[in-house]
Amino acid sequence: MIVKRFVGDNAEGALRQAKTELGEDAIILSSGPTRDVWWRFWQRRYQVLVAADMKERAAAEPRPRPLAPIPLVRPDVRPAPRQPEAPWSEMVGLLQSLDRRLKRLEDVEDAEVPPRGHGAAEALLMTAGVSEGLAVQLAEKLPRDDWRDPLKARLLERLGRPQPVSLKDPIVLTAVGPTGSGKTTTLAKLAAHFALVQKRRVLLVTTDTYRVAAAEQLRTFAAILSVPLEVALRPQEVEGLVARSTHDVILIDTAGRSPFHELHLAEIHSVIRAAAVRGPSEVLAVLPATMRAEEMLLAARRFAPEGAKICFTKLDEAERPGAMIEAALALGWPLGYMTDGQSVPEDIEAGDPARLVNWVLNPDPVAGGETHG
Ligand SMILES: Nc1nc2c(ncn2[C@@H]2O[C@H](COP(=O)(O)OP(=O)(O)OP(=O)(O)O)[C@@H](O)[C@H]2O)c(=O)[nH]1
Ligand SMILES: [Mg+2]
Repeated sequence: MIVKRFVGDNAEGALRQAKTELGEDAIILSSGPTRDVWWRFWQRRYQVLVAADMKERAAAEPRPRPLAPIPLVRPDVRPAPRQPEAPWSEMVGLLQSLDRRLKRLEDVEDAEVPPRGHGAAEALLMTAGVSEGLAVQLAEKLPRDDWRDPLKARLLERLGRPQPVSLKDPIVLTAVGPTGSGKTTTLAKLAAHFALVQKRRVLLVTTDTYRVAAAEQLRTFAAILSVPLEVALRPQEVEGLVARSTHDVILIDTAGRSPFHELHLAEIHSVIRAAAVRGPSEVLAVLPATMRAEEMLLAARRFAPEGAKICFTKLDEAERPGAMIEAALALGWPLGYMTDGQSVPEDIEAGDPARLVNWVLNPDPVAGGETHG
């Protein structure tokens, strides 16, 4: 496929050139006046951005035979499997998005001064890893000059108030999420905080009996904290433990699973239901900040029920905060906790939207930690 911009004195001229060169089947991706600066409006010309599938055109024309076949790989190297070609409509969509981005860049160049208002806010959000669509939405109608504070306020409002668990009444909290997302470590951090700082009677329960040494990992933490640990082999055992327990806080660990394995997901959902045997119970969707937003969304929706609390982990390993903001806004669930290191119990804090927002506005400091507040 080929993509080319044609410029003429008027729309007809530009289109004629495009058709002569690329044929009648070429697709117009965008058209309009060239984007000259306003004081050159009398020189304004017309441009079209056109894409054409040159394979089809080439097929119609006789092709010269190559003189001798040239091997493209060394004989001992196995050729990589051919990637399926993206469908034509997908390519056109991609090109149109590319063209929109190019136009934005042209706007910046045309203006010959740094972008202001929504343009600058969009650029900042996208640098932070927020998708183009959400960046455009969040930057809409911001003032031209002092846009940073309004953007901050808008983001904070959209992210909502953080909601760590309340210890007013006894609680049951089940951690769910993808493999290695930090469920066990986060529960150990919470157990330490609730037992040692809040002086509550804590019970740890693990249902992760699949991985060798998974229960041992939590048993080690439990022993250090002097907190009892129960191992539940089946969801029914969780129900019995929760029903009988007189502890202030019951923290339930689940096994990391693939979000696509229906049977394993069903087991985790059974644990969540069992945990609610004596009344409302909390679910913590543990999502690593290093994941892409789409992966976080999929995992959260597959593992956790609607309205679960989000716990973003591994902020210290994430380069940008965009995926977390994108996922939190798309889910609309409250931010419960954030963790930023492997140390138990210190590397955990209540969900802090301001930290994420400051990280967007000051992209350089590591993990937004320097700008906390
Ligand atoms: N850098 C960093 N590492 C973390 C954080 N939280 C957990 N980890 C590490 O991530 C790895 C996996 O943590 P676990 O707590 O075992 O994760 P899990 O979700 O229980 O894993 P599975 O039970 O296997 O699904 C360990 O090496 C942890 O030390 C964090 O906030 N930052
Ligand atoms: Mg675990």
